[in-house]
This record gives sequence, structure tokens and C-alpha cells, in this order.
Amino acid sequence: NLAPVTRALLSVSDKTGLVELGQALVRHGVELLSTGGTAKTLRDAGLNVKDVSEVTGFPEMMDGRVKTLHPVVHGGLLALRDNTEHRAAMDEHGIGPIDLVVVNLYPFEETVAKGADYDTTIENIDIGGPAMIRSAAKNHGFVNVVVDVEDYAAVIAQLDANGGQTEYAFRQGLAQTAYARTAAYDTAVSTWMAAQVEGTPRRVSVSGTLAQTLRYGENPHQSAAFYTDGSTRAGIATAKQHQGKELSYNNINDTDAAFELVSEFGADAPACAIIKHANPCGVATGETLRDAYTRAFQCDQTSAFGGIIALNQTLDAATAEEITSIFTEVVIAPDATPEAMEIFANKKNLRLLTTGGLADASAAGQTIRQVAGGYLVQDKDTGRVSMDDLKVVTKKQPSEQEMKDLMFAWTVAKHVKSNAIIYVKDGATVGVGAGQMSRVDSTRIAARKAEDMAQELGLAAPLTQGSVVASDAFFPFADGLITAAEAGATAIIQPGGSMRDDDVIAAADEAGLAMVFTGMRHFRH
Ligand code: 93A
Repeated sequence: NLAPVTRALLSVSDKTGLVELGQALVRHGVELLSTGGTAKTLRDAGLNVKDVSEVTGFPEMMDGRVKTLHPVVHGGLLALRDNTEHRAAMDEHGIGPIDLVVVNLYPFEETVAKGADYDTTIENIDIGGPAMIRSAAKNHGFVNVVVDVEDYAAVIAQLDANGGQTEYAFRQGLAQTAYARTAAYDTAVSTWMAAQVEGTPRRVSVSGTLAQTLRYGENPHQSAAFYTDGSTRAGIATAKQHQGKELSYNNINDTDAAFELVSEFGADAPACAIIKHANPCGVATGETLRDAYTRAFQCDQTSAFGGIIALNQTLDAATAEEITSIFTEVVIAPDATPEAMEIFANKKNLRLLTTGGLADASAAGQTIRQVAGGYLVQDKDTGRVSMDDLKVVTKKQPSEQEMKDLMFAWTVAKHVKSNAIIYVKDGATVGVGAGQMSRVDSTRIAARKAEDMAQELGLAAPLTQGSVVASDAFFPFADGLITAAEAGATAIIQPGGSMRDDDVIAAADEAGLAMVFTGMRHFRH
């Protein structure tokens, strides 16, 4: 099952580790073939390389669109070495074997992430590379295919261990990785194109690269893993973990929810979100980051224990100090100062993640959910309303402060599982009702939690007194709104559009509330 490597074709966009690999191949007497830029890098390092154009007899043409797409290349990859007819065809057409292909593709995913224009993106669809990968992978009985810089060391180790040959199981493993890579690549292309074409695509494809096997899934009896989709955007998949044990399945899910929520607020004013079970139990802005954290924490101190904290600005020492006063699972922020990191360093169980920036809340994308036998695909909820979109439907107008808080509450509502009710005062949530089957229950639960907090903090009245309320969807009846008014709310934001809007507006007027309609709903399940 050992197969010799006599000739290799290297064609890589990412030149990392290329020279070291080339040197190892030459050491094993392997002849090197290469395309333009790759050949140059190898030559510059003093290695002997033959241009593919010399082998094909064709220059690289059409801006490089046609470089390696030639029978001399694909014949050399696909020929069965032990088949007499294949060998005869090779001899007849002057085709030499290519036993090793090293290809990494035009950086299509990175090009999309950078927001390149249409033509640039199209030009970054690699054709020749995937073709060679697929040819080589099909013929893994004889041929090695390497698509990851991370696999270079293993290739060198194989050659070293087997006197310039490789084992079948090794080649088979490489082939599997190779097909996963071309599948992921084409998925990235088709996903990008889905966003360009009119209408609903007839086929969708989902793909990911194993980033981490997880200890278990939502529960210990479920095995699980984390796959990334190649995105280079700031977020959970690209974050750097600085300390603490590996993230769990639930940690990853909650940290994502926390970071996406806090990113909604941009980086201008400090903001903090604390998440439990994918729902926020406190979200606040503040004068300082520490202040934002403290105010978020005060919304529901009980639930915040063991929570996930997301910050929209660099974690500083004062905030870090405050955070360590209770047990927290994960803190995620764009960055952290050395002092803050030092404060966290002796909290062994606390994980710190930095992202290098905020998530782009307005970036288009899709969300995918699995159901039995299929996938539900939808556009990401990037919906936003501005103050100009709001329609005041009550006799009373919201005050300027109420208006600010209404907008804040509405932003939070988008990130709370339906039915979502959020009480907000002075840029901080003071009650969150999430995931209830009836809206009035969410309204009651949030108000009751605020009462509990008032007792815990020794306040004369719950913070819902003089608060504003957001509802992710319309109030079907007046009862929810009346409950909010009884809890002390003075203004409401909701989509409107119920059959009984008139009743609800009348109830608001009667309770002396101001109410605005957004015309947009934010269900989240
Ligand atoms: O434009 S292509 O699809 N046409 C080809 O025939 C072809 N052959 C290799 N792109 C092609 N490649 C790609 O060129 C490789 O996949 C690799 O990413 C890149 C290496 O080019 P260079 O060696 O000039 O840097």
C-alpha cells in the first residue's frame, strides 16, 4: 500500500510553509512543478522548479483563469499506475505521473468577508485548483492531495518514515479532507450567489470545518462538535480564548447570543449584555464599561450567576475587577487590557475571549435550523427601526428619555426568545420576560422579577416604576399592556397590527401611557 512520490505539483495562494515543504520534497528527490506565483516563491528560496506552462506547452492565460486545466496535468493525476492501458496512454501522450498535489485555493471566503465587489469576487472563484484537488483525491490509491497548510508536517513525516513513499490510509485521509474542502468552497460560492440572485434558491448547501470536538452537547449523553463556516468576521467562531477550560456546547451558543446582542450597540457608548440560556438576563449602557456591567447585573442578579458576559469595548481593569465578584462562565469583548487579563488570570474557571472588533449586526446572512428531514433557511434578522419609523398611536407622546429607552428596549427585544417583553429604564433593562407561550405571562414574569430585585436591593419600589416596555410582537389583547402599566410602565414600543389594536390603544390612553408602533416584528425562537 506504499506509493512513491516522484513528482509534485504545488499551486498555492497561501504561501505559508511552502518553502519548508518544497525543501523536504527536494530532499526526497521529488521533482517540483508549479504555477506562476508559487514557482517564484520556491525559486526565490533557491529551489529547482519546473513551470506548469513548460509541461503543458501552454502559457498561463486569460488572467490566470487557465493555468493547470490540461490533460498533461489531469492525466498525470488520474492515471491508474497499475493499469497497462493507462500507462500506454501516458506514454503515447507524453504524460508524466503527478503523485502529490499541494493546493490551497483562491481566497474566496476572505474576499467575500472583505466586502469585495461582484467582479472581484467572481475572479476569486478558483476552478483549476478544485479540479486538481478532485482529480488527485479520486486517485488516492496512488496520489496524495494536500489542501491544508496544517497537513504539511504530516506529509513530511510520512515521506521521512517511508523512504519517500506514503501509506494508503494516509492518502485516503487526505482525500477525505480534500473533498470536504472543495465541498465547503463550493458551498461558500453558492451561499454568496444565493444572496446575489433574485428569489429563493432551489438548492442550498451547508458545510463546515471541524473547529473543536466538544465534551458533550446540550446534555452529557449527547456527543457534539463545533464546525466553522470559513467566515473571518468578528464573532464566536473567530474569537481568541485567553484562559480557562474549553468552551462547552451551551457556552458557545450563549456566548454567540451575548456577543451578537452587545454588538447591536456599536462601540461608541459602553454596553454590556449578560446571557443565560441564550436569553439576556441584563443589558445596559453606562457612563463606563464597569457602570454598564453593574447596571446590567442589577436587572437580575440571581440569574446572572454563572452567566456569559459580553462587552462592546475593551475590557478594562475596573470592569474586570467588578466581574470577578461573582462566578461567571465566559467574558467576551473586542479586546482586553493587560491589567484586566491579569485580574482574570487567577480565576481559573473564567474564560476570556477577545474578538478584535464587534459583530456586524447589519451584515446580511442566513440562519439555518434543522427540522426532521430538512432545513429551514431564512435571512438573518437585520431589521432595524429608526426614530423616524416609529408611529405614536396614543394621545400621549413619549418624552425624549422614554424615546431613547424605547429604542434600547426594542433592540434588546430582537435578541430575546419569544414571547419577549423587556422593561427598560435609563438605558438598562429592569425586567426581561422570555420564551413564554403567552405574552401576558412574559409581561407578568418580567414585572415580578423586578419586584424580587427591588427587595434584594432594598429599594422602595421596583425599577419598573417609570420604565418603558418593548414587546417583540403585537399585544393580541389589552391584558399584557395593562399588566405593564400596573408594573409602572409609562411607554410602550411594539409592532402593532393586531385585530384589536384599537382596544390596546384605548387601554394605553386610559392608563395614560405613550405607545409607538414599529411596523416590524422580532420573533426569535
Ligand atoms: O484561475 S484558476 O481557476 N485556473 C487554473 O487553471 C488554476 N490552476 C491553479 N486558478 C488556478 N489555480 C490556483 O492558482 C491555485 O488553486 C492556487 O490558489 C493559485 C496559485 O497561483 P500562483 O501559483 O500563481 O500564486
